[in-house]
Formats: sequence, C-alpha cells, structure tokens
Amino acid sequence: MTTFASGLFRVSSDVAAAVAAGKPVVALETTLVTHGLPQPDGIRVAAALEDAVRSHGGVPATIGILDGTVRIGVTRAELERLAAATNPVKVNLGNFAAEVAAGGVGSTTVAATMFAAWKAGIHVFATGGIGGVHRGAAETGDVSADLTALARYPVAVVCAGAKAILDLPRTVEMLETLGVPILGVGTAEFPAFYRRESGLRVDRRCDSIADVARTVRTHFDLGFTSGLVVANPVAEADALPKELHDSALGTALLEAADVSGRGVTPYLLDRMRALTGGASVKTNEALLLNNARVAADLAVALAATA
Ligand code: PSU
Ligand code: MN
Repeated sequence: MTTFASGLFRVSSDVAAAVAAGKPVVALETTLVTHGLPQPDGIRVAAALEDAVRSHGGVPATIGILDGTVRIGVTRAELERLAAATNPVKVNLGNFAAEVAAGGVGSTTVAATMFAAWKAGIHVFATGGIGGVHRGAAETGDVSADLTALARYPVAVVCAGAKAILDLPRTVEMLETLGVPILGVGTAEFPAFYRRESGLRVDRRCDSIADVARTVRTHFDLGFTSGLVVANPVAEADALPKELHDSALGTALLEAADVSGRGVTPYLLDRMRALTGGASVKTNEALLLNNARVAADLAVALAATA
C-alpha cells in the first residue's frame, strides 16, 4: 500500500508497483457497481471486469472512496463494502472533497475516477458509457461532470460512447467544444451505448489497437492535458434490438420527467432494465467487458511504446 503524502490517497501495492514499473494499468469505476447495475450483478460484474483486464495483460485498479480516503485498487472485501452500503454517495468532482471529508462510502463516477486515476499516474480507464448533456438540458442545465473531467484530466476513457438516454448530438458537440478527441474503435460512428449507431461522427476511426495507442500517445506527446474518448461499440450480437431499445427508451424518458440531479442516470438505467425485461443489463455487462478488454490491450500497447 502506497499512501500519498497527504494520506488522502491509498494505492494498493500491486497497482503502485505496476505504475512505478511502467506496466499496463487500467482504472475501473465503482458507480456502475453501486448505481448502474442491480445487486448482485454490480459486484459480480466488477470482479469480472478486473478478470478481463488481467486476462489481457493489464493490472486493474478499481477506484472508490472509503473511510475518508481515495482507494486506488480496492480489494474484493472493500468492493463488497461499497456494494453493500445502504446509501453510497455517487461522487463526481463537485462533491468529491465533501465525501472524503465526511469519511463515508462513495462510489466514483467517470469524472471522479478520471481524477483519481490521473493523480495515481494511470492513463487508461474502462467504463460502460460516459455521462454527457442530458435531454432537456436547455431547461435543467444537467450536463455530466464527466465532460468537465474529460476536458481536464489526461486519461483515455474506453467506453461504448455515451448513454442513449442523453442528448447525443449535444454531447458530441460539447466534447468538440471542450477539445476532447473522440476515437472510434473500428467505427466512424459515435456509438450509442446499448446500440452501435447514432448517426454522429467521430474525430478519427482507428482500425487497430495499435492505431488507437498511436493516437492517444500523440495527444499526450503534443502536451494536451485533456482526456480522450475511445469509443468502442457494443458487439452487434449483444446490442439491444432497435424496436425494444427505442420503445423502452421512449417510455423511460417520459417516466423520468420528474427526476432530477444525480438521480437521473441511475433512474433511467433502472427503468431500461425493467422495460427490457433485464436485456439492457445483459447488454450493459457485455459492453463493459468488451471495454475492459480493449482498455487492457490499449494499456499494453501504450506501455510497449513508452
Ligand atoms: N456506465 C455504465 N453504467 C453507469 C455509468 C456508466 O455502464 O452507471 C455511470 C458512470 O459512473 C457515469 C455516470 O459517470 O453513470 C454518469 O452520471 P451523471 O449522468 O449523473 O453524470
Ligand atoms: Mn447530472
């Protein structure tokens, strides 16, 4: 266990050793465990993501907040504490310090995980789908802090695009405004989480992991301090069928009219689960595993060229 001077960050010994040796490390978030998936799926998937990273030659660093410290590389027991916590706080950037100071149990979103990964010297991160500009944001102002973090922290985020529950055209516009490159893994189209297509473009289509790694390395070598979106579409066989997807999403969005703030994304994901008879959870799990494998391959490729 490595403890930063401040004592606020605790890095597990295997992650600290891997980072120090320049080995491939992949950060993983915990909000999908506590808020994105029902239990016991959340805890099971979290362990499966770590295994997927390992089987592709990477060292997983699952991140969360426990007992007033930021944990980088949580143990299985700590993961279970997170999953079992009654009301774990969903931590982004704005409530990060408050949650650490309060000493409670917090799960880290894409935004918070990017921040912690960067502090620990980790530059590759796998998640399901990033947050973005919500539908109706013109009235509510609800834009995910994930976009803020992408603009700020030099971490490549492997994801299946942004969640379809969002306003995807505005999310892509905002990424452009913030100067965050979007790389498509084997696709020229920005993926829409449960489905492969959105009709929106990416900045660069990469047809191999070596190509992704070269572009990510170039971004960092140029001196950019922002992150990148590595958009890896769900496999066709795992995608939600279009009709089921569109009808469930339409209903979920109508039902979510009265939900606001940090509850919106978990609410919509849970309604998608119920309205698709559990199929959305299977799709979510499949795309997460796919992203963990690609992130490990990317970390391996980056480590080889360091
Ligand atoms: N990807 C998933 N499931 C999730 C999330 C991502 O497959 O639950 C989480 C991430 O932690 C992301 C968060 O940061 O949803 C976005 O929440 P919000 O829209 O409130 O920023
Ligand atoms: Mn929000």
